Amino acid sequence: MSRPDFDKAAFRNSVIYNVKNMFRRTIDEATPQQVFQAVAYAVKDVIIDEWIATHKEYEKRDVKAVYYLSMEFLMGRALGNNIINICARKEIAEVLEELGFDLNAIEDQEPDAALGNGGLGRLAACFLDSLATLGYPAYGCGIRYRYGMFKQKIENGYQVEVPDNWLENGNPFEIRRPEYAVEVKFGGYVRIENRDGMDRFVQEGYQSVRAVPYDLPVIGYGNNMVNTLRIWDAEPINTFNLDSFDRGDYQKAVEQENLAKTIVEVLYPNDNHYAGKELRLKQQYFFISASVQRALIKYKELHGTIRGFQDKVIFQLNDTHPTVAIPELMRILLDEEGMTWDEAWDITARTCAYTNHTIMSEALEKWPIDLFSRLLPRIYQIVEEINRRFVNEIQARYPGDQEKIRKMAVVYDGQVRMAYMAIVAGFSVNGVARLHTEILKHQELKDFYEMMPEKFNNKTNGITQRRFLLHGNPLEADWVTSKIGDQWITDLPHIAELLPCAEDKACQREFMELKYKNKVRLAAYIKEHNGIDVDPRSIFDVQVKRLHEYKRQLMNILHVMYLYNQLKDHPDMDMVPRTFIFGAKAAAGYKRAKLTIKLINSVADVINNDKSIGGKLKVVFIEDYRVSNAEIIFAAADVSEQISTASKEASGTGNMKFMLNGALTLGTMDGANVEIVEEVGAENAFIFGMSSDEVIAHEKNRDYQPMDIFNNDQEIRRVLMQLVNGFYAPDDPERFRDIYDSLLNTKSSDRADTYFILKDFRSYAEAHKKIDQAYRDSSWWAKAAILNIAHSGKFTSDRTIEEYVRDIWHLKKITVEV
Ligand code: 26W
Repeated sequence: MSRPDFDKAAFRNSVIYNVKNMFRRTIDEATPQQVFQAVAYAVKDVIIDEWIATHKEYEKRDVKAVYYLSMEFLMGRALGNNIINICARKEIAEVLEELGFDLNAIEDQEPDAALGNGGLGRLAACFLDSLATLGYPAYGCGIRYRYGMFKQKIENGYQVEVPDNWLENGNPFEIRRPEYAVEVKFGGYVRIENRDGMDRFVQEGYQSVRAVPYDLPVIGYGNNMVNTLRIWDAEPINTFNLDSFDRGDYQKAVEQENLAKTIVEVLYPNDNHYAGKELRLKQQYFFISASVQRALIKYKELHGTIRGFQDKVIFQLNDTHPTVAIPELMRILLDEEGMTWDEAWDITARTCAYTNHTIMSEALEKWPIDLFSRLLPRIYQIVEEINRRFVNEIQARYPGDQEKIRKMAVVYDGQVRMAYMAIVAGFSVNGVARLHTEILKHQELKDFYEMMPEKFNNKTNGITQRRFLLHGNPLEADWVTSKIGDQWITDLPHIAELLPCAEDKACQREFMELKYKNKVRLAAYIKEHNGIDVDPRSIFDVQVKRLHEYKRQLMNILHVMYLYNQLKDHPDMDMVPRTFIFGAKAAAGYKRAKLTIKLINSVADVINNDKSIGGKLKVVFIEDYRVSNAEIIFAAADVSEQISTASKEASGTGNMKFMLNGALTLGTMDGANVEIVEEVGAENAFIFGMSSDEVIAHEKNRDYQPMDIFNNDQEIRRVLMQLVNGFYAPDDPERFRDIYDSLLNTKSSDRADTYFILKDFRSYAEAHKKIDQAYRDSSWWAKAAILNIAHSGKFTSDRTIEEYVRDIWHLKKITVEV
């Protein structure tokens, strides 16, 4: 699609003017970074009227809107995506070319907005894209972290974390909105005041910060719609805004200044692991209080009352991290609006809905009462009251059943259990893939499902094809469009029209050709960033995602070690050359994950430098995996490794991006893999390993003995011995002892091989063998790849959003005329 009214001459002038005005330079003197800035401002100019018009339309129609509350929005780069969504890529590329610049190179000047860890944050970003494209009123609400996800350097094979100073050159798309600043209060104590015969609760002796919003445009594809992602910055409260009581309190002013500075300083780089840090709870309350306050102020400005709020606002809680929205909304309705508990609860319970993204028990947020009540004294009182009433309900439903209270209470054993609060107060609880939701209903949240089944529903995740095909893989995008037209851009199921192509030899060759070019592009990236030569004719076998034991990168590298042993024993072994590509950040404090990165790099060093294996095996660890290089990686993949222990990966979304880019899945029956296989057919994927039921049964029975496998399987034994005999660590043979122990010993309190790596190893190796065989028949392979693309329609986030709207949010579409 092309933008009908795009004025190339005006755009060109705008770029030239911006360079002059911002940098006092002519365009031919400008650095690429300066050109990037100038182009970004020029794009902002193009959409600014639409951004204003969108919000005028919200007001005119008095729309219901969703507030997507999330600690993380992993947006990646904005410029390329914005240019795609205003449908002016061709035109802008031409303008830049006339000026002597390459649009791709200019895009590379932009730092990723890495305000997220992984799946949860990227899902939020895909949802914003779909909401705007589908025409739904929505706000993303989050935190403007000063430093986003750390940049990863690999030094001597080890991960080193470097601060991500993403705002160094400013952010051209953001707009600071000081007129919407609000105050957020921490600590102090609660005093009860009797006003007109009513008890009022007043927080005193607190510290506070000023929450100042920055707005980012979220541009719909080709529809004039521009929604808003609002991220909050913290500034110190003006000293003369202090209570008269506190005025002149120098110490307090300094403390408040520090609080403001530290609160938004950095994104916690933990994925799926709860650390219980007080500052994290401060971050949560900070952005939630600010977002909820603004939503209420806005509603009251428009309606003159708070009545009816529940008909116009939905707060969608992206995991438990924003759950303080529940008691915060209650607090404002009770203490500031003077409502009764029942009135306030009615509104809260109709506006809040919760999405669960993980069943990993170590990820569950449970705040110690003393920490929680010290930081949020009034909020804690409300949590206690929510708990008291809920416990009464449990008792009414299950008289005398103490066990139910132990299992379900919101406050128990000195802790506030955030997930339980979200379930009790929310009107909807959803999982993110069918299998995940079933496990929630029948295992993890069984008691809640039994008590309130009507709340539970599934919303299988999705991804935006605008970023992950149209932007990330222009060769495939153009090819698909040349076959079936461009309807797929806003209607992904239409991509099924490609089906006849799968059988067509010419189509198959074209596909293999474009895949090859994408592999050449990735090979060049790897050469530039890693200095490693890889053969684009080899199978690109890729696992990119956060590093976590349950995702089993370790199983992947152990299998590479096993293959290498085979090659050493049989140098003329017939195998299709394979390049194993990894990309993963490990949480900074996750020792074993970091050691796994070192292992991957150590194996890579040995294998890549061994001339005797004739280049049949290569191992590459791509530094600093992030949204921008992910787009290049997906486009070039032949094999997509989705190998989590069944039942552990809630959904996965990388699996969908690979599928859309024509990679074949090598995976377990976990998360959304189940639905991917259902769509594409098991014959077009490589499925292996235990089922989730089998895994869960072993966990229950505690009957898995990895040592038996070690004792009976000589090849596995040999690989494991290489972890402790210095084969990959001649300078320090003990280096990988912890990994070896994790698989075999129960020195720690954990079971050995918690994630069943040895148990699934043989069936994993078999699946790899099948891949080797299958790739030899390039017609078969191309057909399977095209079938993957053609059957990816279900996995657009447009479908996911339509389901949220239909079942949970009940929003109405709007259109924006300009
Ligand atoms: C409190 C520490 C913490 C931090 C992040 C706990 C949990 C998280 C996230 C919920 C982890 C996460 O990103 N989960 C992923 O969510 C994706 C989107 O739904 C799923 O596709 C992934 O399977 C799931 O791991």
